[in-house]
Amino acid sequence: MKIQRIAKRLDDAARYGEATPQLTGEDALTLEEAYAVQRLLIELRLARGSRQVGLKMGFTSRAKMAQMGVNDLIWGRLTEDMLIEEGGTIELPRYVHPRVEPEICFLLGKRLEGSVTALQAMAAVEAVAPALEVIDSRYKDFKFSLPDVVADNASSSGFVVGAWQHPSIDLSNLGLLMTFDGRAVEMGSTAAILGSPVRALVAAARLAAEQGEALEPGSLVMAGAATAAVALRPGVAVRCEFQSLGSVAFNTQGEA
Ligand code: OOG
Ligand code: MG
Repeated sequence: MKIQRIAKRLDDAARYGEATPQLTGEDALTLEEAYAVQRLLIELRLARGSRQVGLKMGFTSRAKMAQMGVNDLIWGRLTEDMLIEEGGTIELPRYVHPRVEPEICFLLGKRLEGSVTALQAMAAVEAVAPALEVIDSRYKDFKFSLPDVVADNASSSGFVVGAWQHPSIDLSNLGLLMTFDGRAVEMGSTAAILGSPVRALVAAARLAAEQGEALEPGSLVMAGAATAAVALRPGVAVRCEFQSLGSVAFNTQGEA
């Protein structure tokens, strides 16, 4: 069946780091079908022994929407195998065309489901951390339609979380600077994330509920990038410094 076939194709592309063509003709998906593919894709990974640890939001900033040519919020699932150790080194050959982007990560202490206010969302947060996401579309040339990217688990590939901080920090407008080997590659503010990253958490609860899921205590939520994503090169020290939140870093090695 179509959903299974596409899930397997995207799973293989991710496992072997090989690009796959965009979903056209018979393989074109509706948004609803795309989330069904994503669910199945993650089930394949869970069957190999991984665990779902949370979810990620996509296209929560104008910078990302403009970079990728889409206009809607999407979400994807985070699994344990995607976690990159803070300060660690990733091997680029396992990716297709990896990029990095600055994000905020929430750790939930309470359950969130469906329609919640920003106040309710923040009350459910146990801790916040500076974070980096490594995205890697499995599609050729990093090009996709909205259903394509949803099916591909919102291009998610890896994520790095810095030291956890108390959630009382006002996240609405924190300056940030992302550097490669100490040179600035992107700078911005957490205000770029829907005006404030807490709105990404509100949207996560709503969008997950549309697919019948709740955000459980202990789960992580990545708020979406504050700036455009930057292509990774081998042998680079990647770091992002956030006002009031501290920094998060990792290194790359090997040709992609
Ligand atoms: C899709 C993922 C978007 C974000 O933070 O906006 C995303 C992509 O850009 O390939 O992760
Ligand atoms: Mg992202």
